[in-house]
Amino acid sequence: MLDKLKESIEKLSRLGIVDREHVEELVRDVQRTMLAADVDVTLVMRLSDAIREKAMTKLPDGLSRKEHVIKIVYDELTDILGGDKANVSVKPKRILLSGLYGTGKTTTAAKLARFYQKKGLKTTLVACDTFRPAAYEQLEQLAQRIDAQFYGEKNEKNAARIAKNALKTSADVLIFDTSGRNALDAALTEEIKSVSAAVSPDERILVIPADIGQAAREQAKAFHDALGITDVIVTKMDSTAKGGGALTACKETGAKVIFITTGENVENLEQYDPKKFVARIVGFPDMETLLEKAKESMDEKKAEKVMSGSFTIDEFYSQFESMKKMGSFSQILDMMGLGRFKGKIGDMDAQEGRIKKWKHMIDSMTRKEKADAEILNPSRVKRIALGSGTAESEVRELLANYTKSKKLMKSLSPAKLKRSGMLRRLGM
Ligand SMILES: Nc1nc2c(ncn2[C@@H]2O[C@H](COP(=O)(O)OP(=O)(O)OP(=O)(O)O)[C@@H](O)[C@H]2O)c(=O)[nH]1
Ligand SMILES: [Mg+2]
Repeated sequence: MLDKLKESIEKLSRLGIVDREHVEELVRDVQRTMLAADVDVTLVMRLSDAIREKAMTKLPDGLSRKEHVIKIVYDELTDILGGDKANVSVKPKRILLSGLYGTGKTTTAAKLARFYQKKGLKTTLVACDTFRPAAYEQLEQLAQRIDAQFYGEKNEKNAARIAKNALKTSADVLIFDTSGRNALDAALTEEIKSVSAAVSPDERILVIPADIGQAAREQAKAFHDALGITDVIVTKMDSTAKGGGALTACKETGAKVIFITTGENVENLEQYDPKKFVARIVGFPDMETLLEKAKESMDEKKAEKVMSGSFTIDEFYSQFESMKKMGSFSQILDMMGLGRFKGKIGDMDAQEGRIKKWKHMIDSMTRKEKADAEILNPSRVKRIALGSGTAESEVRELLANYTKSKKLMKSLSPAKLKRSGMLRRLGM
């Protein structure tokens, strides 16, 4: 979806200088791609005007016209696709799922349960769909598959009663699956309202399939007016080209998309972050931008040191600091065409939270230890853990990452980089 945009941006990145005509061509590409993704035409026009208007304005310090234009496209797209990432609170709560027939409520319930389970919360799936045959069994099976608790009453027809009884089960997160209908009619509205009144959910989530494109606007609005929706989950992003239409339409109604689903498997749930989403489709920042920014953030000597793999643990950390400004670590590797090395350094994105703790650990090291991490024996590790309020295992993890990164950098010798064409692309 929207991957044509990446080609257009790449085309622009290859140009020496960028003039008004190039911008016009890019705008046409953007328009074509967005319309194909079923984005509303007035929105597409607004987007193109914004790009045109801003592209030729005075350049911000340190950016080339090309980077400036790419950044504008990136910012404008991020804005229409939702702006800031929605907050997902990881704490005990009640979640009510609603939506029309077959939108993906039941499977999404299981995916959400999996999400909160992985965060260490005990989760119960509650079968409040008393309408569709075998809805009970479907949810029960999903619960078994992920080893979550399940609550249902096979012969009870009153969804609100089941929901209320489920409150007696002990769980941190309760997820209520409800029945769908062909349209948001009086029966469905009344049923969901009654379930909602019975359990006072913290989140009333609307489940919308991406394949309805911009029709998501009407659906989101109708559900919001009738039920007071707090968040939206857009499902089936993997199986349609219309996801862009669905996401922009949600944003237009003010509905916040918190998750998207990208497949039938229980693991196929992603927190929705418009910035990351756009970075992926636009492929921004491109490698040159990255290296320019990298140059800004470290002097050449330091860069040389990093590239040769001989850096201290302090320098290792400051790399993360400056990289954070450019995007996530895996994005950076992707940009450098080194995505295949991701496995070697572990799941860096997932570790971003942990990286914050690294600073405390490094602050607890002596100057000697920082200069030569090899001397960090178990008793020193213990002292650092105590001093930084972290676990010894976390200190060891930092050291392991440091060592792995050094090895990785060493394995990327200039000769290898040359062969991979990277240096050539940088004009070296
Ligand atoms: N490809 C793909 N299929 C999905 C996704 N999410 C759900 N599905 C499929 O969509 C179909 C409907 O999903 P359900 O979870 O049963 O939908 P529902 O909203 O509970 O449906 P009703 O209970 O009948 O209203 C199933 O075949 C799912 O496997 C997704 O992200 N990608
Ligand atoms: Mg269902």
